[in-house]
Amino acid sequence: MKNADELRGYRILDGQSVREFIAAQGALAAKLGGRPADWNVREVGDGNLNLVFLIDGAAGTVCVKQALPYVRAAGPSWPMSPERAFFENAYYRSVAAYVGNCIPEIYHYDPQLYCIVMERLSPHIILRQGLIAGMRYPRLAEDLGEFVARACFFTSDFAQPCERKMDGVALFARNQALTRISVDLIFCDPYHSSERNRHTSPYLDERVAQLRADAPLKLAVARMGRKFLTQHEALLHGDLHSGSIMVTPEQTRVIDPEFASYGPIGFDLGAVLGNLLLNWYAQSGHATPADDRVVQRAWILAQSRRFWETFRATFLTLWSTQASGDAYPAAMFADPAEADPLDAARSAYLDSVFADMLGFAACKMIRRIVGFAHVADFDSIPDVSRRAACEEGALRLAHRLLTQPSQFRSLDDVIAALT
Ligand code: SR1
Ligand code: MG
Repeated sequence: MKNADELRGYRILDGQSVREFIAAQGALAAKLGGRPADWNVREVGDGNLNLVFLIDGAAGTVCVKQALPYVRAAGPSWPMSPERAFFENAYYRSVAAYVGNCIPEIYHYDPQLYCIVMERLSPHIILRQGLIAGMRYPRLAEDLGEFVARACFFTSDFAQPCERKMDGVALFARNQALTRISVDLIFCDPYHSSERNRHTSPYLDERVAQLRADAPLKLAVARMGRKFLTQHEALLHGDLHSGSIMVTPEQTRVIDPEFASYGPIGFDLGAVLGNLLLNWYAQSGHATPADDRVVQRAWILAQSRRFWETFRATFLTLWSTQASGDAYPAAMFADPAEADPLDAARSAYLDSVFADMLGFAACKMIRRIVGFAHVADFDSIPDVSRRAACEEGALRLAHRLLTQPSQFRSLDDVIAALT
């Protein structure tokens, strides 16, 4: 946590002070147009951590995101360094050159207020809300597969000289407050009785007790946790669930990279896949006589497959055309006779990333059902016993993915295991 000196100049913004802050930035005030007093300001943050203001002027609109010095969902009793805004801004800057318009445009970063002023995404909505409502997005899987492939490849040792990669690792290694959240909330708390946990009680009481006494499961989770801590393959978004993605039918935008750190590529992939699978399990809880959600469920599975296939194909293409880093250095493999063994090595590497993706997806599914932060996919199912049945199915799959990993070599294997 930052001490008082380091927080000098910081204050929590409100509707009036955010207006004054923007009014004092000439270029931003000009972007909004008109008189500051006439701007429409709304605080719309609904996440676990931050304030988010939307400000509309006569000529334009911006989004202002400020990190609070505590966890918003818990209040000041859970202090949290606002420095996360620095890492969010640093992530956007680090990947901007590689991911095109898959991220919002950043207009300004204020290091004292720990706030970012960025493009307001409109008419985009949060993907999770769209999926719950039964919406389909034709570009989603390919956009996300390409996004993860490009952001991870270009920040990895496949593309970067080791000095630059190490500079990146050193910079993001300071994002300790948020890494601590992931370490605790994903890989530890769900597996012992912590007062931060909750689950759909009493329906899942027995299941949760079993899970906390399941040594093979806990060892598998601990193995994934160690991988997360030690395998600094690429710069990760770090929290790429469906609440960190905004969509229209034509566009996909990734937001909220405040958990950014270097880690295993399968971690970001697993966040996307795990949250698609959670949504698949929640669909039956949202079914009505008029809409059984069968087509929606099939669509989600098709997206899961396409997401992985796009990631794999994009990553392999980048590796064979743009490998300028110190991992598998191009100079070592100039002989055309080595093309086949090199391809086989690339394929084996992607298989290991696939296995990581499934392991992390499973960890993320479990933590959203028995841990601190749950997902609206399940929470918005009003009938509690129905909600518990959906959650139970997701826990069963996650358990299998973690304890029987050798049974899952492809997305088809995963899909065949859905019950
Ligand atoms: C205390 S923050 C809880 C969760 O919200 C974020 O979206 C992350 O997933 C984090 O684990
Ligand atoms: Mg977030």
